[in-house]
Amino acid sequence: MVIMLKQKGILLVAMIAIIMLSASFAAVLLGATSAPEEKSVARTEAAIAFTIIGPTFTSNKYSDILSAGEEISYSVSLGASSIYSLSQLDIVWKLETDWNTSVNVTGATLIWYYNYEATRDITVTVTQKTNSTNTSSEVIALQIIADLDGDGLPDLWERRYFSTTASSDGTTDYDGDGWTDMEEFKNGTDPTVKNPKPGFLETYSWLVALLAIIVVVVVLMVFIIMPRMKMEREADEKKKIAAAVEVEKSLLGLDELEDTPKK
Ligand SMILES: [Ca+2]
Ligand SMILES: [Ca+2]
Repeated sequence: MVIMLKQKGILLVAMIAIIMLSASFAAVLLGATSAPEEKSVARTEAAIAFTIIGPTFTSNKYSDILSAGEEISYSVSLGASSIYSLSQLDIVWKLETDWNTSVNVTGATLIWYYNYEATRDITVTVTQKTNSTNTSSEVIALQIIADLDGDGLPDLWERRYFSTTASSDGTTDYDGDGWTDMEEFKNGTDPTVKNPKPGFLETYSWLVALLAIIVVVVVLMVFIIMPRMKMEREADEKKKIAAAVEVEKSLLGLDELEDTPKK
């Protein structure tokens, strides 16, 4: 019984070892990598001007589609016939940020960027400093797209390394190291710095992991489980022989009793 419990314990340990190795093997197969830290790189598109004639806007663009991480610039300008100068006006840009909180930015020009896919509104309000009732607002409706150029690479990642989304797509190899920019993104490597070509271990990591599992199982079988099983068999055989001897002895004892002449 003790031996059987020990054997079960060994089998349990072997099972856990196999499960753990299988999990790491699966991780290798799935190519688990940590996502690269992303940050924005500024890129200014053409400024959009709001014209004030009196504190009233005129504009031909109140909505915009942006690429994630793309820097935008909007400005308020005065029309030729404006009766005001910019210094006579308060200009406030009310923003919805990436985190959906509200921020006010003042000044004639707004420079901003969004990193995450969303729809966001920017409301610009112009007010005459000496007469707060003389005020006017407009809303710019923005749609931010994570991969506006549709090349499979997040635009934020492209800007981080190339400052533009135009120089790269999934098939290009910016640093010419044999890894495509798509592979570098998935691997979390810097696509502007040459990396070593994949070696045997990287190319055949699944095979190495599989062989490691087989070796562990064989070692457990040959050096631990099989000797235990042999010991158990031998112990059983000894018990059987001892029992047979006892039976034989008892039979012999009966014969002797039966052969003894009755007085
Ligand atoms: Ca892209
Ligand atoms: Ca490369």
